[in-house]
Amino acid sequence: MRRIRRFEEAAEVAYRAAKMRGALHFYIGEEATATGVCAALNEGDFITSTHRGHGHCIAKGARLDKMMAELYGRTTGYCGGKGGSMHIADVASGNLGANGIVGAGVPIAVGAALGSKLRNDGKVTVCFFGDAAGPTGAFHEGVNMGSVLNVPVVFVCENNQYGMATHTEYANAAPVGDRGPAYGMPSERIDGNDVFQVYERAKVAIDRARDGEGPTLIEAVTYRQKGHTIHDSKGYRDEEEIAKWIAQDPIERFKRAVLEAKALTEDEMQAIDGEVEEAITQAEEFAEASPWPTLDAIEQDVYV
Ligand SMILES: Cc1ncc(C[n+]2csc(CCOP(=O)(O)OP(=O)(O)O)c2C)c(N)n1
Repeated sequence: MRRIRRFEEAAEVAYRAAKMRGALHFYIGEEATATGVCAALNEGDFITSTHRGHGHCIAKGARLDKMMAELYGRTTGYCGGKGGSMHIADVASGNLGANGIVGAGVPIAVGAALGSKLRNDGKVTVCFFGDAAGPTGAFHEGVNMGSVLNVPVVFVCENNQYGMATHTEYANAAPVGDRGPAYGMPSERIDGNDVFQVYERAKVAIDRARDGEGPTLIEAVTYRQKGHTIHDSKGYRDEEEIAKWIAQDPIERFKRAVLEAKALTEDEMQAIDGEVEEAITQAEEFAEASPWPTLDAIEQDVYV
């Protein structure tokens, strides 16, 4: 969770210093969801991601330096600097890719899970999607098909309360987490800011999928502490609401819980923070020192 938070804070500083361009969607405040879910996955399992994908990438094991280089637009990045923040894929770590099209990850995840079922390779695919994918056709078709084909997939809706400036309750006729029975699968709403609960509930769903019992739909209720993108001034919500959710910050809640349980000391947590700082500095140095793509590479790796 610290790696995700600090990666994004560093990216914001670099962006404001005009060191990177394009879109930047922050996952700050939602770290417990990706972290809890990916901790319950095996290394060889798959995920599909969204336009807000840094957290998913890091939680699934992506390298910070290659991610930072991608944001900087350099050749050493995951997509050779041509994808940027919104299109990071790392098939080696099982990340089938971030995706700028809302809902598009749902059918992709079902396809990957169908492949696993046909190969009988024992892998599970987790599909992360936002609450604004809930009303899309891709969601309805994909979730229905996942159930009909009984494939090893877990659908994880990250309800961070907003789709751009529109509140979830305005866009979704019923909570996504209530809809499982309509598709013949279990579903539930969980506390997406509690990393322990996310891990436990995700583990049940992932084990179920691996055992051939089919998909589960989980709605993790969380909060996007920042605007929709770096350019969003958040004028559509009030400070009181933001403050209420910052008090539920997943990292602070984690710290309180582990201190109370005496699982980690303050010193141990500070040591972790120090390691993270070092990794972030190295990632930035790696990105800054990496070359830009050249013009003759413009058609490489692109389907034209
Ligand atoms: C099919 C499609 N429709 C509209 C858009 C424009 N758009 C980009 S992000 C976004 C809202 C996404 O909200 P949500 O899925 O809840 O994810 P969040 O940004 O909250 O993480 C929209 C409508 C898009 N990218 N794709």
